[in-house]
Amino acid sequence: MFSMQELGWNPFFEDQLQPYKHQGFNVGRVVKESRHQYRIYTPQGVVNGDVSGHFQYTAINRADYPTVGDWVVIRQCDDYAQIEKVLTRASAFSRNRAGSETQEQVIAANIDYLCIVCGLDGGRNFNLRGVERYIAMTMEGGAKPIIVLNKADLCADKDLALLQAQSVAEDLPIHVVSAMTHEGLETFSTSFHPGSTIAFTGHSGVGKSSLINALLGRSALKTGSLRESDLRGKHTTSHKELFFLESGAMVIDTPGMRELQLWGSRQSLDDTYGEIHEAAKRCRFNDCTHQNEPGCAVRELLIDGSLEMERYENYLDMRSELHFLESKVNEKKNHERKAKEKALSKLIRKSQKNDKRQ
Ligand SMILES: Nc1nc2c(ncn2[C@@H]2O[C@H](COP(=O)(O)OP(=O)(O)OP(=O)(O)O)[C@@H](O)[C@H]2O)c(=O)[nH]1
Ligand SMILES: [Mg+2]
Ligand SMILES: [Zn+2]
Repeated sequence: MFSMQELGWNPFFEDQLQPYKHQGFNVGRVVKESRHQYRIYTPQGVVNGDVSGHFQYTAINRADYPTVGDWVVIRQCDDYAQIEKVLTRASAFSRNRAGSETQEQVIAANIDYLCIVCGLDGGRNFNLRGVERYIAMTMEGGAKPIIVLNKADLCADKDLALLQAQSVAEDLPIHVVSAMTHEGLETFSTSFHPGSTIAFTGHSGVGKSSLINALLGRSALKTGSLRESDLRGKHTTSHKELFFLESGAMVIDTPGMRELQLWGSRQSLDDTYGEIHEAAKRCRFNDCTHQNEPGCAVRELLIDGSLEMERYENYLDMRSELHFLESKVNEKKNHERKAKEKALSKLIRKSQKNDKRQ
């Protein structure tokens, strides 16, 4: 059993609880989320639950729904909880869903640190542009990024890897570690204070679950081998979950993101999700985002059961990754265009000066 402080409670949340006091409500922290089912830790113990009808009725966005790390106000009935409210998050790691700027997907809530895990295994699991992007996303959500270069045992030139990471994360803590040999883990774990929450993110196969197992000192989490052909992970972790370390800190494991999501093209999205691509042709609106528009043929597939929710969500994830990538590419093109224009006008001014002199 854990006290509220041990679970990470603080005055920021206490203030929000006033209206619910003395009304038969309880409060707890979400430690596991899987298909809209939640596991919640309260000072009285562990309880499973779901959001209440009232909650569903008043929630507007997906981001309003609870996620791992959230503090929730619950009404408890025997060993089942109905979540009535998600307390305002002190921080969150989220990404934008495609189609709308307000469609946020919250990966973990109320986290102090986010470990951006890379794999030094010679595959494409150490990618500076990816790291840069994760840093930006972390900062935006109010957590502190920590760069974790895992699989040091497989890396021939660790100093080079460190230098490369420093080139995009100058002022941030960077740890070169190995979940296998435990190299660097002791120093790494000193970043974790009692009551603090640390989430792990990164591509599938970089060793997030292995690192958490190493920190826990037991094999609590399933880990999976990489595909031999391209050293990509196989998406072993399928849900988010929070674990308690002996030091009193909490760590959150999250499912890896596909490398493809970062470097894919629109064609690869359509190829991967052929049935969605086909159905989309029948949507009422040409620019349907398949999220909440009327007459959406993709959502029809969800309703009639021919498209699984998880596959649909993966599709949305990959699409939003692509949007991000496209906007980055456009940004770069704009930057290059401006630089060219500047150079050209400089050249023109120079030749005009020369003309005057002659
Ligand atoms: N040599 C070596 N292998 C490692 C290390 N850390 C993890 N691995 C291996 O890498 C593979 C993937 O590890 P996981 O912990 O499942 O990776 P993950 O990031 O949790 O992957 P997803 O759950 O798919 O997102 C497993 O075969 C691990 O044994 C390490 O430090 N050194
Ligand atoms: Mg995992
Ligand atoms: Zn649609």
